[in-house]
Amino acid sequence: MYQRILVANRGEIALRIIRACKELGVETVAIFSEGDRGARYLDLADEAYCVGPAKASDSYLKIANVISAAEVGNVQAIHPGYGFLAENAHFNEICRSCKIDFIGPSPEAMARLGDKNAARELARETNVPVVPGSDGIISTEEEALRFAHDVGFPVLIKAVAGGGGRGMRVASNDLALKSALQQARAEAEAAFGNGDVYLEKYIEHPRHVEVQVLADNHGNVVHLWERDCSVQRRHQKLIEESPSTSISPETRSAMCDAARRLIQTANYTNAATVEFIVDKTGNFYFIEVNARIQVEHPVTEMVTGIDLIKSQIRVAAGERLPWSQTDIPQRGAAIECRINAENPRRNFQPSPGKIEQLIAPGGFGVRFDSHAHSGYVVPPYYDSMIGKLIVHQATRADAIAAMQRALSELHVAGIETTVPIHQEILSHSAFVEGRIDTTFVERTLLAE
Ligand code: MV4
Repeated sequence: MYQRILVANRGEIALRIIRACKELGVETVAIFSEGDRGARYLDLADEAYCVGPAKASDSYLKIANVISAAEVGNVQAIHPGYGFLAENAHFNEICRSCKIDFIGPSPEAMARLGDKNAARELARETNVPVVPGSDGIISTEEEALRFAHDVGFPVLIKAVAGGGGRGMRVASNDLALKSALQQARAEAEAAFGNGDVYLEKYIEHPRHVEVQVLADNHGNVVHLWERDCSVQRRHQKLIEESPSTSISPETRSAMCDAARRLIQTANYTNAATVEFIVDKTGNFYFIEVNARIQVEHPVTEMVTGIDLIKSQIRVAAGERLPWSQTDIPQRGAAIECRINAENPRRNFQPSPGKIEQLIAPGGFGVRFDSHAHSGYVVPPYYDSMIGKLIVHQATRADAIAAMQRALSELHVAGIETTVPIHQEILSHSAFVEGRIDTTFVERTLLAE
């Protein structure tokens, strides 16, 4: 096991990783920007170094600064968390050349799955269902039209380098397709420096279901069941849960096994999430792989009883996964609400500033992962998530009731939060009955 690792992140996930390290007996080196100086979670690390000004591109994203902190701190490994440098294959490679373990997949596996088109090809070769799509990159208008006429409108244009919904365009007829193709190319070129696009049949009102996978360096790969993340707004997830209400037991085993096979075939190690969309009739299609730990990982931890962060660190240090697939249960129901410093009544406008008072909920099956506290000042420079409220109960109905109770206990004074929108969603009949797709929030709630 490592003696000392660097936590290359901030906020709740930095705190989550520091906590896991303490339990493993591993020392931690934290980093912070000027915007996070004095944050209390930093006191829990053994050392903390400033890596630059508040702006992320000048600090948490500055590879030279992060590597310098790792060298000065004399660490054996770096945990990147999510966001920032977590899926940067170049950073991953630099860690390797500095002889520092990157707690995640190899740079090769990361790059292979980071290319959406290559990942699709790999899925196809592994007999993992993919949405009917173009064979690779679309280079001419004629190719695009031919594909659309083959599979039928509507079609979706996606950027090879895209992700998280950026650089996507829907087209419903020839004329729209021609202009959308040009727009998507220009947008992808500007956003990712790569204008390559491909086409897929557009699945309407999809549900978003993803599978957690863990792989060690000895060829063992297991899945840890699914999370349903259909409650989202503009590609920002609001609520995640496990099990999903939108798949049958047969679909669940087929999907989870497909995810496991894909990760195995890719020679991928450490934690991965395999994203699928599910259509109205229960067909599932591979979308992309996230080569990192995800925000919503606690939902999986609650139903499986497995600490994913500790597992990541152990696997990176060369340990074998201690379970076979049949040892991994999906017990009860877990729900997570993301608590953001945003005003849901004002179009989710960020609401940074001083938290005058914070009272965290507790009780049976309630977990609050947060770096915030009374007197904490939410900086305006980063994403607005200040915590995650997670509940775990025997049934989904009990989990909904527990979440409502916990949300009513959570008291955040001084800033606006997403608590009211969560209360609204949890009491909505469509959510209670599990009738939710990715258009639910925009269709039902914000329209009123
Ligand atoms: C799709 C789709 C419908 N049809 N692909 C959005 C983010 C990216 N990961 C994939 N996404 C989608 N791909 C086809 N062929 C609909 C979405 C989509 C979506 C997917 C997951 C979660 C939320 C979403 C919200 C809108 C659209």
